[in-house]
Amino acid sequence: FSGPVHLAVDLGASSGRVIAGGLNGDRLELAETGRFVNRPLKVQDAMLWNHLQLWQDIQDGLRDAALRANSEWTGASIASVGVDTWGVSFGFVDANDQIAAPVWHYRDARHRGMAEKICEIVPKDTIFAETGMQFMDINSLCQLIAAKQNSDSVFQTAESFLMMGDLFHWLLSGERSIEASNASTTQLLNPATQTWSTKLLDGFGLPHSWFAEPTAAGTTIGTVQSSVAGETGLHGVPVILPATHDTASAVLAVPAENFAPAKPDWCYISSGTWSLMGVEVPSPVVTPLCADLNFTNEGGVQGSTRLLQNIGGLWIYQQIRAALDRQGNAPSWQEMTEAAASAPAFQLLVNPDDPALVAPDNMIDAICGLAGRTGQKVPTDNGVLFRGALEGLALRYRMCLQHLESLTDSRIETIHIVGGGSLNALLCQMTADACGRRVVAGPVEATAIGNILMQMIGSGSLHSIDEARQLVRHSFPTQTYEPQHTDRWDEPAAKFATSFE
Ligand code: LFR
Repeated sequence: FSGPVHLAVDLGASSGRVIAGGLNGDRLELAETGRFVNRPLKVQDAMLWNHLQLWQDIQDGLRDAALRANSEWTGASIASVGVDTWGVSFGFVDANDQIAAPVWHYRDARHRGMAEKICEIVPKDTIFAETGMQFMDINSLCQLIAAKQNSDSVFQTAESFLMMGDLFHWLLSGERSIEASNASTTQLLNPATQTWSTKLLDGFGLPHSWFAEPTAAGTTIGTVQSSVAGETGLHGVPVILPATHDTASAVLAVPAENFAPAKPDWCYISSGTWSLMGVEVPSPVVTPLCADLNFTNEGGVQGSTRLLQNIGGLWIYQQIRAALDRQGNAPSWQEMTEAAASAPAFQLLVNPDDPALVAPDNMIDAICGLAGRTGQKVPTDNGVLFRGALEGLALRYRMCLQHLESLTDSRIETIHIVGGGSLNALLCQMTADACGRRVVAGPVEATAIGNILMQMIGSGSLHSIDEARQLVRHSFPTQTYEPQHTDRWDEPAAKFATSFE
């Protein structure tokens, strides 16, 4: 690099990374300066964030970046830092300016079933009208009510509610802020006004004082505080809020031509452990149809809305491999995809959102159980199993595409797949075929790129979302997949639709 370098801390489902990004000539380039495990901590029956370990690992990665800026990257200087991570997770800071531990992990079992239970406290229609959010057990609101019903001690000691990106920003800068994109995943924020719903805070008995007004991505909240600068070498470096919700950052890095069109002609799939499929629109779509289809209106960059749905993603594929690994028999990703490609089509229909697949002890047993329960032949061949998992995703995408088109009354021409799943050529081709639309795959590092782009916008080196996306198109290759034989997917799609009834 030469010139300003921005540091993105990206905490993902199984690993965290520190990634430096800056211009090399007229292209954006990335360099990883830290990679560490992000594994939930089991304490007795609770599944918790290991946030203190992560804080240590983040500082190590930042220190490495500062060292490289002083040695290897001649002419470069660290211009800013920002953190993103998944939605819904939060922590608290207490009146003594300390973390009110523990910090719960959203996959903890105590939130299960909460999406229904919260509607016994405040009616479902009111919650939806106030937030435009899909109902999921993992939403922060559900986690908060589980904590409240459990009389967690944080309810006595907490002073500020912070989403996890915000918590790390506070550790970095000493400033408490709540960035808007991740705040929108709490199910407590009004998407039209971008303010906390007082009706819901009152209805659920949550103290207003916990919730600071959300701050827009791109805002500089402070600089790295001196104790942290001493550890990392980041003296006086600004902390600039990226879109702290990883999906919001990933969507910013989609190489699309038009920002937040009212009639979207493109959609995205942010494809990793989850598949987040949706459109970027100028304003929230809080309609009865949206509630029926259980879509969500999350906050995007610069006032846009991410109208999307959570789909059970590559999680199933990853967990099939984990089950084989436990038998001492793990294939490589490439072997899995080759076996899937050569297996016969449509032998096994797997709905990736089947509740039995959310957190089974053994994913292969769970899928075999699902096959038996739905009157299908129980797979005996691994290739059939792998293929079924991928076809299930493609079929689910097809259904989601139709719903997105009806929600926005538009015709989507292009599906952008970003994130790790963009590297799975078989899944990309299946998606194009099942949906009957062109798929443009890449960039794979969308979340880190989006984080860096927002810091560049915040620091003034990029001036708009359009300019940022132009830089993405110019800097990172994409792969296009044209649809073929879409009619072959009609019958499985009809069968798949009945599995949702
Ligand atoms: C993806 C993601 C999704 C969110 C899920 C849980 O990493 O952030 O957008 O619904 O994780 O937070």
